Amino acid sequence: MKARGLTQQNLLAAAKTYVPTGGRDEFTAFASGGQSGQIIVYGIPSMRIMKYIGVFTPEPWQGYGFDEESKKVLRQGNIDGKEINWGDTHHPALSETNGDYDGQFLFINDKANPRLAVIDLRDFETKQIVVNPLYKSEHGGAFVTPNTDYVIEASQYPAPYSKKFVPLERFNEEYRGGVTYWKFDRKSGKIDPKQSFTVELPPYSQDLSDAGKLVSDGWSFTNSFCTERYVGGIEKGRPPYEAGCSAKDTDYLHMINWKKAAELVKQGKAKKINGMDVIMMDTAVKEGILFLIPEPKSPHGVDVTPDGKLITVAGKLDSHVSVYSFDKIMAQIKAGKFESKDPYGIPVLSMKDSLHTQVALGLGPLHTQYDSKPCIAYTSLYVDSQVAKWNYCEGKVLDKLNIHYNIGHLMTMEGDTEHPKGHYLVALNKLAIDRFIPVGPLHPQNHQLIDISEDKMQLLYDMPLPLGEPHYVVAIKSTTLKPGIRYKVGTDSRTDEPSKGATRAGEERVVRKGKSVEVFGTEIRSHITPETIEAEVGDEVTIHLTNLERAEDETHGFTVDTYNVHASVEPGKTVTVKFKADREGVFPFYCTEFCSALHLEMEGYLLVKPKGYKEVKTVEAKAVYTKADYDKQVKTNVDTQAVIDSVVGYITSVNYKDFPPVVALVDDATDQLNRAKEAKAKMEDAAKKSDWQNATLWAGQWWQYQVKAADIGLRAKTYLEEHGAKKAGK
Ligand code: RUQ
Ligand code: CUA
Repeated sequence: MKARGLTQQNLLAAAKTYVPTGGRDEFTAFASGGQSGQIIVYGIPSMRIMKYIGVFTPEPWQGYGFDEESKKVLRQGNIDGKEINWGDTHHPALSETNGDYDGQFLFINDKANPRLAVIDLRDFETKQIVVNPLYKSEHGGAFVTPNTDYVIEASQYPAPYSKKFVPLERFNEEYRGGVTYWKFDRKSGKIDPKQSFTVELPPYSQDLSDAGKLVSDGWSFTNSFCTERYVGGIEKGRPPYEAGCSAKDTDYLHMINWKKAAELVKQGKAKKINGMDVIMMDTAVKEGILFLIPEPKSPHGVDVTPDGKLITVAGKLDSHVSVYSFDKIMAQIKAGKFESKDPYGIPVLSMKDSLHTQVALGLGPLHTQYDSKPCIAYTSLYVDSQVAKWNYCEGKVLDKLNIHYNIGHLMTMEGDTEHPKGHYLVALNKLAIDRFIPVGPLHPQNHQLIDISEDKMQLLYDMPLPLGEPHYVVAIKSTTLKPGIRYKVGTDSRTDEPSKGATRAGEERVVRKGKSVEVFGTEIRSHITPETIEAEVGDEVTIHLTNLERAEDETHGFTVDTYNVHASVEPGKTVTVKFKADREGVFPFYCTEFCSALHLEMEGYLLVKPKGYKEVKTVEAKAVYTKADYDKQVKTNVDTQAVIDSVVGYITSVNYKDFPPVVALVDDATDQLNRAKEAKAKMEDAAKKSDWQNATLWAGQWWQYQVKAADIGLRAKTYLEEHGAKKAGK
C-alpha cells in the first residue's frame, strides 16, 4: 500500500474488482462502441475487455468484412445501394423472455444510418442488419418487448418518408417521425421485415424509448425533444436549433399501444410505404392507440420501472425527474378525458393527472436505472457530473456520488428488466479529462464502476475505453450466457447453415473452370491444404477453408499477401475469401493465429502466372538426408511415443469422460495420431526402397503429428489436474 501510495479505500476497491487468474466475472457487459460501429464485451467487476464484435464496421481480427460470409451481412446494411462501412451505435438490447434476459440475442441500433443489427449470442457474431426504409436517422432503438416479439426503433431527426427532396418549408406537413416495431423471429434468429410495422408520428424529434412490462405490457413509450418543430438555419439569420428546440417548457411523451397496432396491421389498416406497413396518424388516433403526455423540458431518457407501473422521464433542462403512473394514464384514457389535441389531432393527456411524483435531483438528469431493492433508482446527472440514488415510490433523494465527468447513460446489472440484480452500477461518462495517461487530444472514454450494494455508493474503478463514445451498455449474469465453443464441421457461421465450401479431411481440391479457380481447403495444426495454389492473371480466385479442429480455442487464420483478404476460422467453421488475381507474382499465404509450435510453417504460396506462361522443367531436389538421419529421427519418434503413452495412460486412468472439453481434446489428439499412422506408412515405404531422403522427411512428418498429439494430450492432462479429476471408477 505504502510503496504504491494507495489508501485503504483503494485496497478495498481493488479487492472488490479483482478477479484472479482463471476466475470469471459475475456479469458480462455489452457496450455500444459508439462511432466505432462495434460492440465491446467486458466483464464486471474486473472491467476486463473480452471482445469487440464487428457490427456495422469491418473488424479484421474476426475477418468481418474481409471474408465473403461476413461481407454479405455488412452489405445488408447498404442504403439504396450505397455502401456504408461504419455506424454510430447507441443502444444495445439483450433479448428477453418474460421480461428477463435470456442470453440468446443482442440488438443494437445505428443512429447515423437508420439500421438495426442482430447478434447471435451462441457465437457472438453479427447475423443480420436491417435498414429502416422510412427514416433518415434513428435513436430510440434498440429496446425489446418483454418476450422479444418486437425490437423497438424510434426515429430521431424528422425527415420525409419518401426518398425525394422536400424543402424545409414543408417541415410540418411532410417531415415525419415514427416508431418502428421490428418483428423478431426467435427460431430463425432474424428480424422479419415483412411482419414489421411503423406507427407514423409528428416531426417532434423523437428520442429514447422503452417497452412497458407486466401491467404496462403491450404499450411502448417514446419521448421527444423538439415539439416546437423548430427549423434552424443560422446562415439565414434564424436562431439556431438549440434555442428553437428548447423554447417550450414541455415536450411530449408518446404512448403507443403496440399490441393493438399489430392487430390493426393484420386487419389491413396499414398503408405500405417503401415496402413497410405504416399505421398513419389519423388511423392511430381513430383506433385509440396513440396518446401524448407533456414532459418537461428537453427530455432524454424514458425508463419503465421493474414492476411496469411507473415511467421515469428525465429532462436535460429540468432539475427534476418526472415519474408517471401507468394507472393514472390509463384512467384518463378510459374516461376519454383529454386536455387538448396536438396539431395532428393526437389526444394530449394532462401532465398533472398523469404524474405519480416529481423529484428534484440536480442538474441535467438524463437516464434512470433500477436496483434489485424495491423503489430504488439511479439517475445520471450530466451537468452536475453525479449519480443520484433516489426512492421513486416516496420521491426522495438518498445519496449522490461524483463521477468523472459528465455522465450520460448509467447501467445497473440487468437494470432494465423485471428483476434487476443490483450490486454494481456502471457510469458511462462523456468526458475523461484528467483520469488517464495523456494519449493526445482525443481522450479515452471512461466507464466507472460503482458499488451499489450498501446505502452509500462507492466508486471502485475507472476503465478507459479506446473506441467510440459509449452510449449505453447492458449487463447480464454471465452464467445465463451459453455460447458454443465450436461449430459443426463445415458451418457458415453467418447463416448457421452448412457451407457450400465445406471440405472434409482428404477431400481438399482445386476446381478450375475457365477463369475461375475454386479451392476447397482445410486447416488443421499445422498445415493449410492445399499448400500451393496456381492461377493465371485475371482469374477469379475463391478459397474455402474449413477448420477441422475440435479442440477449444484452436482457431486458425488465413490471409494472402496483397489481396486484402483475411479470415478467422474457428473450429468447425468454413470461411470463404474471394479476389481477382489481377497481378502476376508470388504471394505467400499463411495462418494468422499462432496455433501451434509449427504455426509459422502453416504457410503456402499463391502463384499467379502471366498469361500464356510456359512451364520450365523443374529440377529434382538433391537428396541431403542419409540413413543415419533417418535412424536418428525414428529414435526421436519412438521416444516421443513413450511420452504420449504415459500421458494417455494418465488420461484414461481418470474420469476424463466427465469433462467435455477434455473429450474434445482427446478426439483431436486421436485424429492427429491417425494421421501419424499414414505418415509412418509412407516412411516405411520409402525406407524399403532405401530412399532415405523421403524416408527421413516422412519420419519428420510422423513426428510432427506426434508433437501435436502430445501438445493436446498435455493440455488435457493439465485441465484434468486443475479441475480435480478422480481415478476412473471411483
Ligand atoms: S443517448 S446520453 Cu442514449 Cu444515444 Cu443518452
Ligand atoms: Cu494455424 Cu497458425
